[in-house]
Amino acid sequence: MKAKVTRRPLLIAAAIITLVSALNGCKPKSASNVVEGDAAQRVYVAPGKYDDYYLFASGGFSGQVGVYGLPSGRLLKVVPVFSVNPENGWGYSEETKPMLETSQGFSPWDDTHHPQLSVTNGEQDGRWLFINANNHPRIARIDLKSFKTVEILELPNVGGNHASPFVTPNTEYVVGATRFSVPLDGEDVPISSFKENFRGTVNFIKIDKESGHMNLAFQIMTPGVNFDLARAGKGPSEGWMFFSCYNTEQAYELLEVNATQKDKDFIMAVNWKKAEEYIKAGKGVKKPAAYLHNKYDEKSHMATSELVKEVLQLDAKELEGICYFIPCPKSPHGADVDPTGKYIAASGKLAAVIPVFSFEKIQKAIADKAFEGDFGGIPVIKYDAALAGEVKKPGLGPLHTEFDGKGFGYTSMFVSSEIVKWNVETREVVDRIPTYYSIGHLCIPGGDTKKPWGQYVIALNKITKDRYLPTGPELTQSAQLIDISGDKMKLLLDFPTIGEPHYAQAIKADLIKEKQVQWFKLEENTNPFAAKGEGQARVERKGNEVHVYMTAIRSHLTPDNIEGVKVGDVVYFHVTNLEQDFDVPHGFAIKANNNAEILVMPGETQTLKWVPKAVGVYPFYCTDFCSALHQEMSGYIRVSPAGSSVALSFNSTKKKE
Ligand SMILES: [Cu+2]
Repeated sequence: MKAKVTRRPLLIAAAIITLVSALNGCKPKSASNVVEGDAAQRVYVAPGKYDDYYLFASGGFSGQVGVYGLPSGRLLKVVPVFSVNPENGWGYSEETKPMLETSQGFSPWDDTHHPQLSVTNGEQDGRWLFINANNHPRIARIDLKSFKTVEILELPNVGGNHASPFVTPNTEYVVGATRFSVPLDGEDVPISSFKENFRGTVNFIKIDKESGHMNLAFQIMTPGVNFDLARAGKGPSEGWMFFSCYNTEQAYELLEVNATQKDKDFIMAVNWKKAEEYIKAGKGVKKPAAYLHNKYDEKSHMATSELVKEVLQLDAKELEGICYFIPCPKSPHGADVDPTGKYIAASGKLAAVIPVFSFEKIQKAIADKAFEGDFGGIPVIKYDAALAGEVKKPGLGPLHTEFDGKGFGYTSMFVSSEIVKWNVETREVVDRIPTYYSIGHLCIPGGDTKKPWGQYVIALNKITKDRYLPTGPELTQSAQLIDISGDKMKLLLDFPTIGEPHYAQAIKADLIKEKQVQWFKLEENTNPFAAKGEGQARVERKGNEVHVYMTAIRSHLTPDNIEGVKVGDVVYFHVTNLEQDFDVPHGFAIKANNNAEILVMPGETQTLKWVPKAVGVYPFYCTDFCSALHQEMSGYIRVSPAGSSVALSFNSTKKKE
């Protein structure tokens, strides 16, 4: 017992010595040394000026997306996606509630990981941002004209939607693969029957070119392994996807030990054009499923939720030429394709090298059948037959690689807490810089595309420790901005983030800022509960439901006096913001509401449900400071006892017209 107690600190001490010596190997002893004299000037964005880039960072366990300006690191917006959001009523208003419905019921909070910007010809186009829900498997699409989540698609036969979402070069598909293999169709089987009954799935979601609408086109069934991440091939490798997978041991308990037995796991290469051919030839099998497809309409400002009951499946084992495994040391995390599409860098998080595979060699190996057997019926290409070369001694714990478009890869090192820059052709390490602390993903604007912007790399860190003023046990999460415009990387800025900045993508601001919706056109509002002028404001009773068609404009709500509501009624406030001007939202809150407030954009209609429980007169008011007479933007609703004879009435709009 005693021996055990003393052994652990020794191991930790040894690990720290390794870590410290690794860090010492790369020069600076403290953070202050690494910040150059002009760093402040280079991140300073003067008052009234705009940042050069938008950074879309996953909120991690917050379930949202944080939008930041770069180089300043200023937070511009939190886009609500998979979690309710009190700032703007997401998931609280009747219009938005269906967006958070799943086949298992309403889900108020999920975990996001990987933002993915849409691309055209392999370059960023600034149209949409996709992001995954990791826990309850879903993919969302955010419209970058309105910064609203407009679509959420659930994925069947997926357990932990981690390897997701990744786009093909023309956003033909958004692709996601399961982290946890699971028995298909929710089958009730013993966990110990993992090898026989558990399968992985790789999901191809077709994206409509014009509308962006998502539809699950097909699902490829694979042996039971854990998929981690992926990237699409481009240029010569267009038509292929590359997934990292671990737990090829097919362990189902104590994964920490049992899923790290083998020296090599796999990169799975998927020929999706081949999969399309099989589908055309009728080789897909339609299977029953039950998953929700939620859409938010930006004209009616309402979400709908549709149950889909079928999924098209392809079996990788039976359909030759769709999938190949490539051995990869050890427990691979990232599988990243360089801008030329010739190379795939794979990072085994427990590996001592970064293997770089050649697409050309992979194709030759397939043609020559240079296989070392199969795994679950899928050919395994010989490691050397696929390998272009290895980056030797890159650091400890390589995770993810992005590219600068100038021939260099930048790989994050979790254990040695640094970014390592290496030459893609020669695989030589040319520079390294420490990160504070324990970097996970990294982001170069456009660094996964054919045309990276290549000016910065952003370190997305897991641990904050001493970098900011302490705020109790829960510290801010944080990212770091590093200049990569010269030969040497230079740390410029630390900035705090909302939730864990798990992964992020950045894009030149010009591709987005000119397209912004400034208000929704009132004449295009198709919400059935809209009141498009004060003359349409009214109160109607339908049984025990009371519908208030309310308008908001500086600085009054219409109607602002309502009587004849009774205990036992359910009141719906349908609030239409009549403003047709930029940056004039109105809010609405009523006393004794145990739901929330709502926030209504100009031209929009949003609905708050209110169930009064006691007799009384309740004030309501605008919550978003809108004008000099914002404090006067209020009203009363009288609630009488159940069975009362007080007639339904509201102060007539005629007075105001
Ligand atoms: Cu107001």
